[in-house]
Amino acid sequence: MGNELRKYEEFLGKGRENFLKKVEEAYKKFEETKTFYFPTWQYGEAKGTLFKLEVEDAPKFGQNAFIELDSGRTAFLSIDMQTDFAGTKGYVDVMGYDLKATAGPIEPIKNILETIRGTDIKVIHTREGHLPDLSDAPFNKVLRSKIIGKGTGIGETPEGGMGKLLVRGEPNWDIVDDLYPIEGEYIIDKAGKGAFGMSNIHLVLKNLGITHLVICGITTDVCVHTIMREANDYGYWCILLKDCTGATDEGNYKSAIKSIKMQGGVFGNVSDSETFIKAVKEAKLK
Ligand code: C5J
Repeated sequence: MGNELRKYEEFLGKGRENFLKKVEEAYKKFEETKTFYFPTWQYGEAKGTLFKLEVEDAPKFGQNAFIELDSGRTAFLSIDMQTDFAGTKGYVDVMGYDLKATAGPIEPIKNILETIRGTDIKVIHTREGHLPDLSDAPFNKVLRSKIIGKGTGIGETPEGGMGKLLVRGEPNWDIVDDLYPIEGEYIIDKAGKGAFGMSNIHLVLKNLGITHLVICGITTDVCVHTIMREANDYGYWCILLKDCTGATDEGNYKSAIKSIKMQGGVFGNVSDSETFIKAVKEAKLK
């Protein structure tokens, strides 16, 4: 039995050697070209068009690099662009935060949607919200929201508001008109800040064959960061577009962007809408 175990461990060692050989090859190519090439050895040949996107402060602050994406395996993920986070009398407004920062990303995201709609890049929208009976809403989350909202929290309608805060089906819970999904796009409803433990997003991404996520949405330090961290842990290549995201606090926004870039890209990489749009247009995606 002991010998058999040791033999099996030899096989494990082979797997590691093969894997590290691929890492070594990609490392050498990166050193020569500053490009993270699309790993066809892992995902197979491109389904769409391969194109490169420049990312900032990678692998170190002050240096730029490129990521090669397969348009057919890329999803543009628009996180929680809902009235509750970006509009008057929504959840964030009721808590007393300035809406400028959370509504700011609407315009650049709109520009991106105009560019990628009609290409083979998939568009996925998420919405944070709870069931009308609040059976999926944690008690502490609802209580804290009522305290910070001066008596009006999740599940309640603020004075002059459109509907119950963060409740599925209410007008304030839905995606803002400017970014409203169109036919052929995907919507993920999630009951929490994250999506991988709180929705079926991982199944959807796997079914679509997605390997790379171009991420935008609100808020940077909460849902966007939580989802980016989850996706990164599952091995998705994540790129956050920094002008397409906003937080309720400027310091948190800056720290959230900076923390992605640490350790050579601990949660992925950062780019911006202009660079992404230019890359998509130059690639002449179908
Ligand atoms: C928050 C979110 N900030 N979508 N939700 O509560 O980031």
